Amino acid sequence: LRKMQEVAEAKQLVSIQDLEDEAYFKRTPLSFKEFLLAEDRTGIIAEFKRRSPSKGLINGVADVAEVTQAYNNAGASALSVLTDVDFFGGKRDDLLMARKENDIPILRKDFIIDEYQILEAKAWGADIILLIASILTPQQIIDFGKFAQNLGLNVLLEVHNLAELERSICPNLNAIGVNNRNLADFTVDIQTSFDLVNKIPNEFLKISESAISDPKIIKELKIAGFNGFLIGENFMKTDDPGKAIKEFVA
Ligand code: IGP
Repeated sequence: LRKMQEVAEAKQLVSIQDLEDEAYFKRTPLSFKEFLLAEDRTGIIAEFKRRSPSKGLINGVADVAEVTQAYNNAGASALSVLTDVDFFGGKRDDLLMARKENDIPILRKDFIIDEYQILEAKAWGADIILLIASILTPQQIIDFGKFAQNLGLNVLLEVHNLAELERSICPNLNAIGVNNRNLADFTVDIQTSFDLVNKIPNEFLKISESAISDPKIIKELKIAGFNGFLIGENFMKTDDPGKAIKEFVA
């Protein structure tokens, strides 16, 4: 509901025509797959996140340009940038700055409930959008997936359990992410990823999301079949997220 109001307000301020007139709107998005599977990249999708509803303030001082460049230099396959204002302290300008400074794919991390937000993602220079199964109907996932892919964007579907996966899976997706964090009560369990990996058809890239705090877990997730690893807090909670990812991948 809060998100619906936010989108309604944005629509009043910036028309679809305005979004389509942005320079980045004409840009061809980078291939998520190419960067995830690249030999010289780590498979890590490194997230810039100031705060979260579960942890409160995570990092109030980190500079988005500095941190995303350090993530990139450490071999991140992609960046994830929160643009949700109320819950995550994110903003459009973070995404714009990350885009300006980096030539690897960027995920617009937000709660997408309207096509307008997909147009924003394109206009702001994102390459990937997130569709969260627990807040969308199967029809919305099909429609938003098609809409995004028609704009050249990559689509990451996030699920948390088998029921969500089974009801949401459709051809208009590039990657499926298993969120180890339950968005309803914020509990985390990495076992969620191991339980679901073999239920995801191999035509999709497989991503494990949240609560990854140890390189050893990445090794196990890789063996289990995951191609990508979305990590935020473990880096952002330190004084120097760029240094944290370097040590993590060393
Ligand atoms: C990152 P973590 O535990 O490494 O900070 O998690 C990412 O998975 C998490 O931020 C996330 C998220 C989301 C945030 C996953 N799905 C949906 C907002 C909305």
